[in-house]
Amino acid sequence: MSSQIAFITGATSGFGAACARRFAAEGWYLILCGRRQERLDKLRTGLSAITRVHAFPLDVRDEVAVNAAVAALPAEFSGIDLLLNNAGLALGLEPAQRCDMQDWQDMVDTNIKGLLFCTRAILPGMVARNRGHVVNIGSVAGTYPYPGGNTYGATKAFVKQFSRNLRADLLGTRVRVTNIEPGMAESEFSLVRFKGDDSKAAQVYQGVQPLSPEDIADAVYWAATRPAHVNINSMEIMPVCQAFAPFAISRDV
Ligand code: NDP
Ligand code: 8X3
Repeated sequence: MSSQIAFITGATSGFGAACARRFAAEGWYLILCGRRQERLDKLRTGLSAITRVHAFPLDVRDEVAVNAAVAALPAEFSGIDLLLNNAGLALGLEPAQRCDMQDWQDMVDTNIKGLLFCTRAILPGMVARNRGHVVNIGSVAGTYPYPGGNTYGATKAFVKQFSRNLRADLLGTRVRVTNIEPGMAESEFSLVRFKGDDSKAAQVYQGVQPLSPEDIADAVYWAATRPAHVNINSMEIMPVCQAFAPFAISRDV
């Protein structure tokens, strides 16, 4: 059987890079993108020793560029089996009334619109081949609200419902859809959220054992390798050190 092909967005760091390494180790061909060229070059160099890799810089917010990149895929990479919509970010943790509007727009443009552009560009091919799998990276933040989660959590709630609605549209095809919903995981996520403030980012993971990008790659790979008649709709994953809190109450004193 020929190798399967995974298209991974946001492969330059964290979950995306870990998934690239995991799928490469299992013999999948890889299409990798992200905005940082030097990271892509490094990944390509490392992984080309074990599998076929097509890597190119792409900003998923740019619909024209997404469509052009998919249209220009070399023939050996064109029959995509798995789209991993992973590229995404949280910006800021301020209460809504103090948030930077540009941060909100960047999260909507990346986490929602970028995911839509990639999905819309790749899904018709999957439906035509009657095979494929769209794996979206949602978040526990798409289900459980928390202070400062405002727009980030709302973008992940979009991802959750869009994933379910895709399943409804794809009924009758053999194309699968999964929403992976991680909790706290250590990657560059907090560094990006706190705009390069290392010490603030490090505090998030202080004294705890968060999920690792490899834990998420394990979940994505597992979902992707179930028998063809099985669809994992969603997977919610937290580190043992994370759980739920009671409702917050503001009392008149
Ligand atoms: P990282 O910051 O380590 O990785 C994010 C990746 O997304 C990078 O490769 C980055 O690449 C890419 N990216 C960001 N914006 C764009 C863009 N406009 N176009 C293309 N690529 C982009 O974080 P994680 O690995 O943790 O995050 C991956 C996903 O997991 C995100 O969707 C995040 O919301 C989600 N998530 C993270 C959790 C966590 O606790 N870490 C928990 C739950 C969900 P580049 O900068 O090179 O473009
Ligand atoms: C990332 C997890 O809890 O920081 O989606 O929102 S959290």
